[in-house]
Amino acid sequence: MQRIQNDWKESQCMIAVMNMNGIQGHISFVQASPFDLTELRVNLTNLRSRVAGYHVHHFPVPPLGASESSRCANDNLGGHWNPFGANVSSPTYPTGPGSTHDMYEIGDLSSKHGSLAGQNAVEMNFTDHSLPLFGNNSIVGRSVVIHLPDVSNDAKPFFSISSLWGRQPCVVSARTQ
Ligand SMILES: [Cu+2]
Repeated sequence: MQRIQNDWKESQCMIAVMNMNGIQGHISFVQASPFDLTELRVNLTNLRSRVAGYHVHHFPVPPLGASESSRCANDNLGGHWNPFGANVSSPTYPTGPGSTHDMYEIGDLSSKHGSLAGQNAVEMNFTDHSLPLFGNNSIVGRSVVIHLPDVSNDAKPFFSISSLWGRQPCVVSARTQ
């Protein structure tokens, strides 16, 4: 781990620490200023080929004390963070990476950057043009969800969740130059 350089002092950083159902690791987000791109780092182990999509959802994880099932319910976390109203039902909505990021829901990380399906451990870095950590459309205060694969068209069970809360130190493993 290396502390971020001085010119990143005003960076906004959020780390989702994933520690549920055996999954260990973190998904971190760093944006140097409202005018910069966001760096997304996905570092996860023990996925056991059991998961697929991952997203930023609208609301944070309910506090401890709520039952596990209610903490993970879609009613509590809401849908994908999508302040611009991208229409996932549209035939033009991209099904995988390769389109410009404004075509996707802000929170649809796996469509933008690729699914976790079939993986056990991942260490991936992405640059995202539409994943703000500043302003009204920010992902700060929301949640990250890793899903089991689609078992039906309308059911995507949650497998691991974490809030994107609080003041966090701008510490990342390495900066991509
Ligand atoms: Cu989701």
